[in-house]
Amino acid sequence: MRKNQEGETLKQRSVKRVAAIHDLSGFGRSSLAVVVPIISTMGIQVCSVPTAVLSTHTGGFEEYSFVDLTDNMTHMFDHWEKLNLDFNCIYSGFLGSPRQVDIISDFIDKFAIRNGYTDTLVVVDPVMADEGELYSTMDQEMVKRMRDLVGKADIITPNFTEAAYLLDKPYDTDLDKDTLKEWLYELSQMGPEKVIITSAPTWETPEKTSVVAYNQEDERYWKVTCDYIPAQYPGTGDAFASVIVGSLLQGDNLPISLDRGVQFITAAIRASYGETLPKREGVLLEKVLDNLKMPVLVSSYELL
Ligand code: PXL
Repeated sequence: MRKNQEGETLKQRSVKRVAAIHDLSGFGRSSLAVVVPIISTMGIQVCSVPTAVLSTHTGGFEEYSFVDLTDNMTHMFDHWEKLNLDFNCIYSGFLGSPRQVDIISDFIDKFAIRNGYTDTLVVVDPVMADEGELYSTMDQEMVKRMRDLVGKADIITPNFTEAAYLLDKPYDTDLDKDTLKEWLYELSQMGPEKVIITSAPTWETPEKTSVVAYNQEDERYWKVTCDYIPAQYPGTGDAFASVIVGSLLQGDNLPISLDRGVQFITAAIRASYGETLPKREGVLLEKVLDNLKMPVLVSSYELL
């Protein structure tokens, strides 16, 4: 087993370590502004790799500033390689340019330790779109390249729109349960062992939304129903995926981690909905972060 400079292995490390590759948006509670507090609160070290720096996220703000950090990412990874760092998890989200896919793929090839027992978990959240539309900085080239990155992941967490883009299928919220299961399966055939789709339509209760998942390992499909539509609050996808990362690294299984993610987002939306804040500011994360210290008390996952 490869040992790092401190002589520890991934398994022995008392505080696990995640390389978090996302943008830093100054205002609006998305990306690193939610990834860092959530994963840290769950007792895991976050090592940030900013893909871009923006004044705000792009959901509901105009004339935002945007600095692409593609070249800086290479410098950061080169330095980390010299330091012989290793990570329990590599977790990517919003990218600043399609070329970042090559840089991250290379980083995964060099840094993801694969020895069958304490593997580095590679999580790709293919942040590109929501509610049927690409975000303003995204284009078809990014969609194409994101398919390549998904192929390197153990777990992916697209929302329903991103799943449609990855599969090149029309965005149709009227689809039935069997078609949704086919989508999950087809995404897993692109490489990842576990596929989680958020903001998925629910056929029995159209006013609700759901998180659905497939695990290639045991060939089981899962579903957790949500009361609120998270897409209206930017950054909830980043928050959800971050809870999944923290939960899996803490040793939870897939359906329990789905429960924890949904329960956290539901609490965050409830904390925000009770006030009259603009939705573009995101959910009041600060009020509910401590919920992450608790295990799941009432579980609601079901087989799909
Ligand atoms: O929450 C996803 C996200 C991440 N980063 C930036 C965004 C968005 C969604 O709008 O604009 C910059």
